[in-house]
Amino acid sequence: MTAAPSPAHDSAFLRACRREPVPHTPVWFMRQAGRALPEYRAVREGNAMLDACATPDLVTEITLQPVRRYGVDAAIFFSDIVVPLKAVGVDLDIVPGVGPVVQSPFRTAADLDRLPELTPDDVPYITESVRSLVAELGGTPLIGFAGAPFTLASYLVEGGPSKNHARTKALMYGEPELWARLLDRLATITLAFLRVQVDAGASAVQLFDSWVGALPAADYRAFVAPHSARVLAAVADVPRIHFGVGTGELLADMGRAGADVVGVDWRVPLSDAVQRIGPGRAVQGNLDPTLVFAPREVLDRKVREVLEEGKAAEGHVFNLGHGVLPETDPDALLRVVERVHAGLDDTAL
Ligand code: 1CP
Repeated sequence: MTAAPSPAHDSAFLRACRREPVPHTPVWFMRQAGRALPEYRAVREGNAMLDACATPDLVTEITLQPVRRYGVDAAIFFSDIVVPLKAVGVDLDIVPGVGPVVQSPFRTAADLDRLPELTPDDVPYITESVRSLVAELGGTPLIGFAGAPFTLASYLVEGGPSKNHARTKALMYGEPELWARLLDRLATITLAFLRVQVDAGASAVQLFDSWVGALPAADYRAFVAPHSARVLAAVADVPRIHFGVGTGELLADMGRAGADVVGVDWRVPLSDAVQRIGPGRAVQGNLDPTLVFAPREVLDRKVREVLEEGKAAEGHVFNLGHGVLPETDPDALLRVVERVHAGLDDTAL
């Protein structure tokens, strides 16, 4: 028996991901839930980040907040890329104002034992949260997500946020066999984490390889792409978005790794991105997240430029080129949603 299509199946977001005609360009924002919203700060008061991620009522409420406020075309599951690592037993925490911090960073082959497979029983709160959200969201699609093997490895190897990813790259270049085993473990954990979300009803996924732009294309192909491809292949039953920052040189390879939609940061105009990626893929992006601080006329003009550039693509999901900055005025994002939905024909633009 085939399952009935989800109520979100014909949403503008999923149609754009599948490169089908849309009633309007769909829009959502990376990091749309979070510190820019006063209602988020209120709910998080007194709840540590990782505790919040493991509490279905909080996950549901926080995920819904930006959908209510902005009327975006998709919700993104409230969690963090390090949640599956914590779930398999890695000793880490999310430190306010810093980000993920790993107690004992990954150093040697013996550390592979600290990265066992993830099973659905390790994350019952994820299944419960996704189910509750899908029921609440009705026709609005829920995007599940995970960190890609390279970006997860960077936190494990560096022990926390890093600018140059120096230790990570030293391991990759200096001990390629150990690197391959590490990325293989991380791919196995990541794909299981995405499967849990899709099996519970998420209707698309985004694989965040936020920091992979640190690599040249040849090394991306040799050391990273096969592992990301294995992750993406495991969730081929839903549209897959593949995103990183500073990845102008990697866009074609990231598309070839199996994505349906390639996320583009603000550095590359979407029409150029489309040329680099080639046919058969949609694109997502790419308003510079700092433009919300510019005067409204400038913001409006840039939104229009991104919409115009997006016409070059077979499918376009409007987004920022990276996550919402914490200082962002929510009204500026509301304005962006209204302008995107009004489209290029709107004379007010
Ligand atoms: O609304 C949403 O978008 C969902 C929430 C979300 C997402 C998609 C959070 C909540 N984290 C993420 C993904 C994530 N986490 C990424 C990929 C996206 C990106 O590139 O921005 C990365 C790199 C992380 C790692 C991480 N977690 C950082 C960045 C640190 C660095 O290296 O610069 C930080 C600050 C966190 C903590 C975190 N995750 C999410 C929130 C709201 C927070 C802040 C913690 C808090 O409020 O205490």
